Amino acid sequence: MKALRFAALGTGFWARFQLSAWREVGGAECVALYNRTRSKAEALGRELGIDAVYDDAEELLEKESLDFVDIITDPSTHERFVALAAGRVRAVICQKPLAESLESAQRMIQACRDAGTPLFVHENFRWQAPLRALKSVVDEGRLGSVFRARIEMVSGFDVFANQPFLRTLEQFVLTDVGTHVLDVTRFLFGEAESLVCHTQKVHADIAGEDVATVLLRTRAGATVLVTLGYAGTPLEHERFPETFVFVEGTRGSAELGPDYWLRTTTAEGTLSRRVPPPRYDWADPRYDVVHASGVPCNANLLAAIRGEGAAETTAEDNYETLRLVFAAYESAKSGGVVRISPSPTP
Ligand code: 89V
Repeated sequence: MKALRFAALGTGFWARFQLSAWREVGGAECVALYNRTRSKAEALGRELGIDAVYDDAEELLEKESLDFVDIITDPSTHERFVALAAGRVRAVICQKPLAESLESAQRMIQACRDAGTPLFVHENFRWQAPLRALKSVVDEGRLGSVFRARIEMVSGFDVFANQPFLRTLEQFVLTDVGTHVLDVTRFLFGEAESLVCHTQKVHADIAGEDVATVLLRTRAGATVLVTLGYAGTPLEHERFPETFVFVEGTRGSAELGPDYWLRTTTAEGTLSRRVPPPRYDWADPRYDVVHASGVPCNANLLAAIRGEGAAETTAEDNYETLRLVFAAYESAKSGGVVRISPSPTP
């Protein structure tokens, strides 16, 4: 089958891994790169053997014949690039977080809908091998009905070293890793009906919050506690960027713990197995589980673009995750519980 042609907009830290993940999937070829700093696009182009590089995204879209674009720039530019690409390609993929506000996300969704261009979000955390395995345990019903869970993504790892712009975000941990983890919450336990959130800033030299604690009630009646932290605090068991989950059901419990150990406990006893992510030689070992999850994420989006399957992370679906992120900020500000009404899909 002929490979689809795409361009990557943005050649920063994540682009190299995302493009390597595309190569791993096959069936899609990156034929052009854009970056506002041309030399950065040229450097990645040399490394990956991509000759067509641009510092003007409009020019790229005019000159190149593309099936889709993959937007891997920082969130403040997403709306502009989505609007630019809508109607000019068969599909648009945008990095998470899709937008800096719900209104901006709505405009992006509407622009793509008006243009007849599907908009997908590159939301990869839910594609992590250990989280998929945990999802199977929850869905198989061995735990009975889930009444409580906690999900933890707390690390002292210096995320600012590779992504310095994170220091400047007025809304940091909830929009960055919080988007991922709240998406995982929906993926595992369904939609929320209310939440309450506390945020804190521990680093003195960053703009936004680096600690957030979100307590959700799902529509199915479960209580889910989400703890997020990039405070830089040294931890005995530092496992960046692993997500830990503990689930309690009426017939059993499950725990996804350090080093990808998944333990399922029922009346029969505890079954322990390790579900490590695949190791790719192009992945940065410090980010293994995250980088590896880009492969099934891209494969799922590619199948949707080809009309061979449904994408999990459409923009409409991801809008529900963004509603949780912004409801969490609203709660942190007001100190109150925020109700999440059933989806008023934009
Ligand atoms: O995937 C991400 O959102 C990254 C990190 C894992 C460091 O939070 O920014």
